Amino acid sequence: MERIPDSIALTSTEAASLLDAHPSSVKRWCNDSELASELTPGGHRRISIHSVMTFARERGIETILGPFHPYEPHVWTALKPIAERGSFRELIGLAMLWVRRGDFERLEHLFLTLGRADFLGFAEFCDGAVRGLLSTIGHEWELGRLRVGDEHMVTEAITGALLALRREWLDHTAESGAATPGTDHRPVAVVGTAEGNQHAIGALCIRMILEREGWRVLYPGADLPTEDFAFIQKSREASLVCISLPPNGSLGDVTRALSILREYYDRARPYAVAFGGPPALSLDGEIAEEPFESVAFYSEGKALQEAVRHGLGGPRIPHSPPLSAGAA
Ligand code: B12
Repeated sequence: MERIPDSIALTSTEAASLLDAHPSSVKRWCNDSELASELTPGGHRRISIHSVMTFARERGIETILGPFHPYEPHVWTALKPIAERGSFRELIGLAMLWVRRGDFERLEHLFLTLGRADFLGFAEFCDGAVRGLLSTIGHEWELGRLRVGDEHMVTEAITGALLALRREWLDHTAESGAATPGTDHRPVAVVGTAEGNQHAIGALCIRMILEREGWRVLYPGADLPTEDFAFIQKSREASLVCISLPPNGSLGDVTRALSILREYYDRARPYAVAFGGPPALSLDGEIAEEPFESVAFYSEGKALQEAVRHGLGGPRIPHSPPLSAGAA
């Protein structure tokens, strides 16, 4: 684990993408011996990751790996399988190495870097990387191999990375004028965790997935009484209510939540209900959907993303002006 794999060799295209340059520039630098390279027996150019990073540092070129010095090869080795075949195993291995060393800042930066990567969708990032790491953390804690303090530090690091990604994304959409107040016709969702459930990272992921799908999301956060989901839905005319169930959540929790939501349901302000979270639930044929537009359980953010893309919960024209036009 300690050993840095310094023999990693990149193709010209990989070196070009790291240096944010055209492959022909990389070839020119190699031909001019500015960038050390070798040819394989088959005549293909290979450039060591060490040479690429030295070249970048000397020229002041910022790369995604730069901030991880001296772990550039580790990070490259962790990110490549995600880009190539959607495998998060190496990433989680590296993240756990840093957790064991107490290097939570590096961990946060790793997740920030991956969350920004254009080779990975945001929902896949949440389902694969965020959930993948945190379930490993939970497992190690259960086995007594990690302290509660480590778990808390990881939670802080991952939440920090997610909130930073959200801020960057909101700044970007504000710049592009996509969410101008007053002309905001985005469909509205309420997202939070069920009463008693303090596990908020899944709900935060859902909030951000929906925002990226063009939703305005009201996010009261963790441990919300079901009545409050109903009040927020009604006052803000949300067309989708998303409730994150606790890890041991059951069909009984779903049935109870629905019976409370039913009491407050206003047919003039229809909405769909999406439950989600770690429990393995199937609602098929088990619950009455009436009077909701639909009721479903999703174990992944990606599944909800696909459902909203297929029309779940909106878009729609508001029944009357929202009571308050404040931001989510
Ligand atoms: C971090 C953590 C905590 C933190 C949470 C902090 C926070 N701000 O969120 C703290 C320390 C508070 C905590 C407390 C507890 N925890 Co805890 N915790 C975890 C841990 C390590 C990670 C959970 C997490 O964030 N996962 C990452 C997210 C992204 O995954 P996710 O929630 O599954 O969400 C994904 C999907 O489920 C889905 N999704 C989630 N919500 C929704 C909603 C909708 C609408 C949709 C569509 C999809 C969707 O999309 C998400 C992205 O993929 C897990 C380990 C594990 N295996 O999960 C234990 C774990 C869940 N905790 C556990 C326990 C026992 C507890 C405590 C009881 C411990 C205690 N004795 O105090 C308390 C309970 C607190 C409470 N009342 O809720 C157990 C639960 C066992 C069980 N089956 O009941 C676990 C599994 C650990 C273990 N291996 O034993 N915990």
